[in-house]
Formats: sequence, structure tokens, C-alpha cells
Amino acid sequence: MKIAIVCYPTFGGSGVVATELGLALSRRGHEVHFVTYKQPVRLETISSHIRFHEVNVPEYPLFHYQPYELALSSKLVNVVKNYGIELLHVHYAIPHAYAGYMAKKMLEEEGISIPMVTTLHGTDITLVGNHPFYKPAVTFSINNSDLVTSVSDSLKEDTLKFFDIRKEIEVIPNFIDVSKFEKKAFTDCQRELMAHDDEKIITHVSNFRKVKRVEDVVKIFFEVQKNLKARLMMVGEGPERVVAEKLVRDLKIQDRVLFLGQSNEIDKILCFSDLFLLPSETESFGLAALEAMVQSVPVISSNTGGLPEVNVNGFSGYLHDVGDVTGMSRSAISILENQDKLMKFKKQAREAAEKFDINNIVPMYEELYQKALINA
Ligand code: GMT
Repeated sequence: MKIAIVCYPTFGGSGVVATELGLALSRRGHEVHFVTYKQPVRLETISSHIRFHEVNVPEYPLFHYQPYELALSSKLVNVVKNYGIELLHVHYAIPHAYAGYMAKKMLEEEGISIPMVTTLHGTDITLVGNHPFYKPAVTFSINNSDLVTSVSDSLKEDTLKFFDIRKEIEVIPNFIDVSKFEKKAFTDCQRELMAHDDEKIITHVSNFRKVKRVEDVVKIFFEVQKNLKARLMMVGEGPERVVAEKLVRDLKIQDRVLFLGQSNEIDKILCFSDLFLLPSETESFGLAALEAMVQSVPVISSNTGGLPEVNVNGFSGYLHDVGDVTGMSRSAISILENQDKLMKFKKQAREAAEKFDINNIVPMYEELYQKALINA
């Protein structure tokens, strides 16, 4: 198949999923064309089955906002015509589904019919898309996609609750390439660079937005380090980083907390981590938790959104109500203070992650594409 994928090229989960999906599809013999404003961060290899098409939006002083949707839909029309693309797969409804629909309509004028699959990722529904400023356009573009998927049951429920949707939504969960993370020896992880042998390493990875509740991460860690020797790795960049840094300073734990910024070495950091914290306000799936689990890192998370579909309470970690810092701290300590329990949870975290192996999930997308092509 010849597929065009539209996504955000940044560190966010939706872009990561779209890129990994495209790479996996190309390895399975499909020709995949990424159409976005920058080369996606995880798109390292340009192979004969992968192409990247940059959407350019020239600055013009008349425009207060540059018309990205227009440039994207025009680019899609050209890519479809030039490369004989058979299917569009857009990740994140805003504005990709809207631009994809416009491209479809323009192509129809030229006698080209192309199906569009839209994958909903989370904030396009729960935070941004739900805003009255965007809601009519988001509803319209979901209803006018040929097929719609969501990354969890919870996100599907939210979409049906918040929007007037006439389309069937199929749940295809996010995935991970389990084989990339074969069990390593403890010593492979260069843990000694980060902590002493008797210290536990706790990690948080996010875009440091309000929804991630990074202050809770610091508060949980503060409680933990009163009970056992530990270090906190804060990975990522975003507006709440300064807030977390201030709290660390106020609590006088600067010597135990490391802010690593945006990193291309998340895999290395997770390799030597003992516990992952994700106390988010909401999370449609929690790809960051899955990335930790596959590296045998148990997760303490909130129990909202799609997180209970990924992190299994009492097995791969523990889940608590949003904001329950006391409960999360207690659970973190209970795992970290008992080496046997920690080892058991590490093994179980990996086991729970295996359900989301790329080889189980990518065929679901291929089947969906076939369905879209038959119905087109
Ligand atoms: O919130 C983020 O971390 C970024 C956001 C995005 O759009 O990239 O992530 C959303 O999509 C991810 C991939 O499907 C999910 O794993 C995240 O849970 C989801 N974020 C939220 O729902 C807050």
C-alpha cells in the first residue's frame, strides 16, 4: 500500500506513535510518506520505503496567523498525485483531520477518491478539541473521516461523550517494539553514572504541561526520599518545569533531583530507573508509562483516562486518584523498600507491556486500511 501519514513531528506521544507506525509499515513492505512541517524526531532512517515531505508555510505580513491547514491540504493533494498515494492516515484531529478532509475534496474534483483514517490521541479530544472555539470543526472532521480510531477505550468514551459523533470508533491501542528492549544485564545501563548502588532511581518523563501535574511528582519524591535513599530524574521540557524547579528548591532537595531537559536518550534513562511516576490529571493512554514498563520499570500513576488500560493496579505498579500524593508516595515506598517486591514488579511491568507489542497492533491498522480501501 502507499500511505501518507500526517502527524506532529515533535516529542509528543501522538507524533511518536505515528512515526513508529510508519516505520513498522515500511518494514512490512508498504510505502510510507510522512507529510508534516519538520522531520519527525524519531524518523532517523530515510529508506526507499520512507519519504518525508515538508509542509512550508511562507511568512506573509498580512497574516497574523500563518494558514498551516491550507499549506498542509495543498501539500497532501500534490503528494497524493505525485506518488499515487492510496490512503491518508492523519494523527491528531486538530488540524490534521480538517486539512485531510479538504485535500480529499480537492482530489475528488480531479476524479481521485482517497480514504482518510483519523486517529484520535487524547488532548485533541479532552483538552483542546473540546473547546467551543474548535468543537464544530473537530466534530465535522471526525464525522467526515472514512474510518476513525482512538488509542484507548477511555478516549473512545470521552469522544462519544463530548462530541456528537455519528461514526463508529475503533479502538487500536498504542504499541511498543518489545524486541528492541531485550532484557539487559543490570550493568549494561551505566547506572553508576547517575546514582550510588544503595540509591533508588525514580523517573518522570513528560512535556511538563499542567496536565502532567509535575508538582505532584516532586511531592511524591519528597515523601519517598524521607524513607529511603533515592534520586529523581525529571526528563522533558515545558512550561511547568520552572514551577517544579522552584518546589525542589523550596523543599531543599536540589542535590537529589536532576532536571535533564528534552532528551533523545529516554531509553538509556529508563534502563537504569527503578520506578516511573505519571500522576497526570488525564491521559488518554500514557505512552510514557508503556515505554517505562517495557524496560521493566513499574509505574505509579493516576487512575484516570486510559491509564488503567495500560498500568495494571497491583501488578505493573499502582494507580491512585488524581492528586492523591499520600497514596502514591505510600505505594512508591512499598515497592522500593522491598527488593523482592521491586524485582517482582519489574518483571510484571515488562509482562504487562508485552500485550502492546508492535507485532500485535500494526496488523490491526493494516486490516483497517484494507477496510477503508474496500469501502472507498
Ligand atoms: O500529553 C502528551 O504527552 C502529548 C499528547 C500528544 O498529543 O502527543 O499525548 C497524547 O497522545 C499520546 C499518544 O497516543 C498518549 O499516550 C497520551 O496519553 C496523550 N496525552 C493526553 O491524553 C494528555
